[in-house]
Amino acid sequence: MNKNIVIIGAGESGIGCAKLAKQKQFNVFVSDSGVIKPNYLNELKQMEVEFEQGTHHIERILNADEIIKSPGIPDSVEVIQKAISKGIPIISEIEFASRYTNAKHIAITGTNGKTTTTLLCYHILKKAGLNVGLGGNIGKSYAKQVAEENYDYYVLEISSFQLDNTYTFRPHIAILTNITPDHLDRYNYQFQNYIESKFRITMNQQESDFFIYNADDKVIQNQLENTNIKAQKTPFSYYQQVEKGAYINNQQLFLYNQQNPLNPFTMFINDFAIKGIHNCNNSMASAIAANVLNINKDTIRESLMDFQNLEHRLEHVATVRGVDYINDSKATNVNSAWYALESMDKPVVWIVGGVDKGNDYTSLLPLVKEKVRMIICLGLDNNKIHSAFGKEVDLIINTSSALEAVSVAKAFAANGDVVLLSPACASFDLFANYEDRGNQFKQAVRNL
Ligand code: UMA
Repeated sequence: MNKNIVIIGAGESGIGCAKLAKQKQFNVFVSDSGVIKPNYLNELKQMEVEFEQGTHHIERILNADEIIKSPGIPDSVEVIQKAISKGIPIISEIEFASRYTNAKHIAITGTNGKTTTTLLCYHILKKAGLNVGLGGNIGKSYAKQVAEENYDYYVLEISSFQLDNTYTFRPHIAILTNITPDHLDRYNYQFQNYIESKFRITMNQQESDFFIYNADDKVIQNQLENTNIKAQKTPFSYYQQVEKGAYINNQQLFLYNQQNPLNPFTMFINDFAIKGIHNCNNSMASAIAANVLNINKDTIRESLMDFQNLEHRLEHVATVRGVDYINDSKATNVNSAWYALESMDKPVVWIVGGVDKGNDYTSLLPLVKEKVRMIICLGLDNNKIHSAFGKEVDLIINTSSALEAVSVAKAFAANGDVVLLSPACASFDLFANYEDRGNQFKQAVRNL
């Protein structure tokens, strides 16, 4: 008899899984407790897959031989708790789809930088002429591509939520960019649980695989001391010379050359398309991955030089009456906002706030004290921001739309200031997502 697969959540991840599961001739049932978006609804109908919306029918779901859970759904919801008690295997899209492809995987995780690193790796592989797909947390279902395409390589951005329900997924190259507290609401407010989730990316790797990691990150270093890694460890570092990976010395990248270790590949970091310490790290991680795949050094060099960075990531929107407006809406956690503030070299009018995910703002205090002239809160509940920064910053104003935030910024910013939207929070209280927040901000700036 065919296996009963139940897919919980009918978003990007669930619909991709439904397509692949149907293709593999399983009995598929998709259940979504909310309203399914019209485009996904159409796909379900076209595939002739059974589904429900507005509820989770517990009895029917508990009939499953295996459940594929969408990453945004926490384990704490009733239906998942019941499935766990009944002992039904619960897997993620990544686990499921990786069973049906022999492609080589380059999987990228980390608290910050993973999207940039994913796009940069993909850019290099594409430029090298490889048959490569791009997917995962970046917004494109990996399962859907496994069903519809025939790629030799996948570059996947992988969130901790997606790693949580993987058991056999084995990337040939795993990249861990950094780990700082994030999403703690999903991890019982225990940072260690989140760290362990991130390290799942390497748990099935073998000696012929590669684990590329940030050697400057103390959290990663600590965890490495207590973890048995089978893959070849390939570090990168901005501050110190490391073996077999990549590092920066005198503003120059040194990349290990397996053919001739005495003659490393070098390149001036000024030539990198993306700037700043964190982007040097992203560039190094991607260069190592390309190197491991034996991609030609000229291709690596050219790709690092002509890469186009992301929208909503330290994106310069406009300069209006001597004030720079920067959209960093993608900074949805404290660490990301830290990088943004750190890279500012003018007095900052800082727009911050949204849905707090258990944020601890302490690490931002020195930077805020040094650089921030005023704070504009953009969120429904701004109490935590007031109490965190009230002593450092004299002026903190609440706003509840991008338009209002930008007009307050315009009123208070002086010639030579920078207005930085770098919220350190998720966007769901006032916006559909971070892109929506960034777009509304940009629109408001352009109307000034
Ligand atoms: N739902 C239920 N039951 C519940 C709760 C939700 O059925 O109890 C339903 C919702 O009604 C909705 C569906 O589940 O229709 C949504 O599932 P989802 O939240 O997993 O979203 P997807 O559209 O499937 O997108 C997911 C990732 N989303 C999250 O992890 C929250 C996308 O990452 C990813 O691109 C996509 O899979 C494809 O892999 C987004 C994200 O915000 C960009 N990621 C977080 C981040 O980057 O910080 C982790």
